[in-house]
Amino acid sequence: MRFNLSAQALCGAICVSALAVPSPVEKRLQLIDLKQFGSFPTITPEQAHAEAQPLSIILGDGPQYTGKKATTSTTNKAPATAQEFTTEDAAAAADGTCDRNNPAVRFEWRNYSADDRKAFVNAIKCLMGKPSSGNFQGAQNRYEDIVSVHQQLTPLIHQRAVFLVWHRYYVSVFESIMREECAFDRAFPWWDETLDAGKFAQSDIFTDPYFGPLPAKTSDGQGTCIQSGTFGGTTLHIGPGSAFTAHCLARAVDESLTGTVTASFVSDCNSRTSYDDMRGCQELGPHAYGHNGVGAVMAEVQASPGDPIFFMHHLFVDHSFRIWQNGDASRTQSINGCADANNPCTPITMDYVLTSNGLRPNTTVSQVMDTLGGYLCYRYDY
Ligand SMILES: [Cu+2]
Repeated sequence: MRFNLSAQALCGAICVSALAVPSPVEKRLQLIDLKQFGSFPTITPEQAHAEAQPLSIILGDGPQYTGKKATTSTTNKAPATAQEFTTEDAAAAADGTCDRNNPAVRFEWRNYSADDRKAFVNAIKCLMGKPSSGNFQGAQNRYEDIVSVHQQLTPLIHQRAVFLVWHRYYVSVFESIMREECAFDRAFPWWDETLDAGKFAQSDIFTDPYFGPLPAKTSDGQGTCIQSGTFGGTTLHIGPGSAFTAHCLARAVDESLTGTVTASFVSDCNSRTSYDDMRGCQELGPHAYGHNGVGAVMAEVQASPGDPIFFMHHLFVDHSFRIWQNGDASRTQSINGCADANNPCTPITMDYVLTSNGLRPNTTVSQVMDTLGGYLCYRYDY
């Protein structure tokens, strides 16, 4: 809200409320055309549900799926509260070992205290206030270094086998940077989107003290710049797409899309016994609908991490992945699918290298397949 200082002085207290009403020009500036953001490709929940017609056929590749529905279970009992965990727990994997009986725990937003929530968003805000390393094109602050890596790697990390493992690694890189550069020392949260399906905007995750509001897509198809809350007034410099164009942090919720992010959609995808079938279903299913449902910056594949809710969303996606892995011990020990887009493609292996373009050291698929393997050391509270 800008207004002429001398006019304000002349006007005095009587005029303050009139001046606080945004002018039509300011109102227009708060909206942003959604066309520039595009959207993530999707499959329908019905396609995911059609086990008789496996996803590999829908997508036109891979062997026919004939497996039976896998059971899902969590292997660990959740502790009562986040407060039982200390910095040491959170950093349990720092030395490359993991006490499987005492890993860090990621707490669902509802089980995560108000104090931890504030500390979490403030640590993200802290990254936005730190200078860029200068190693990433277009990045204007440390947070945007992280966004840039996703933008640059987009063709290599989506719609192929590495999607889930690379994004697991990426979230861990984000966590590591928050801890080391902004002194974040709490347990990590995750967001069970299935509990908010169809009503994302009503979740208190989207309120001023946390990630800020989630305005609806306007009737003429525009997004709204976020003006209030922790990230109000944020200008992004990475994206849209492969561009580097200053634009606002905008959202444009479509609850008909968030309404598909249900527990049954997730479990239909997790019923696939083949990793890559499950991966494709999750990627084009609940993952894509969460992105498109929040809309605007989040709906744009390359630079979607510009909206910090990206990380809560990918913590949800990683949770679904871990739940699938809990269905069979072999699922932390092997991977299948394509490592590239060649035809025929190169099969991915456990030695496939994961990179964050120097944000943190490279690692391999085998290091991140097990969240309790030592390179990583965490589980989810349920
Ligand atoms: Cu991504």
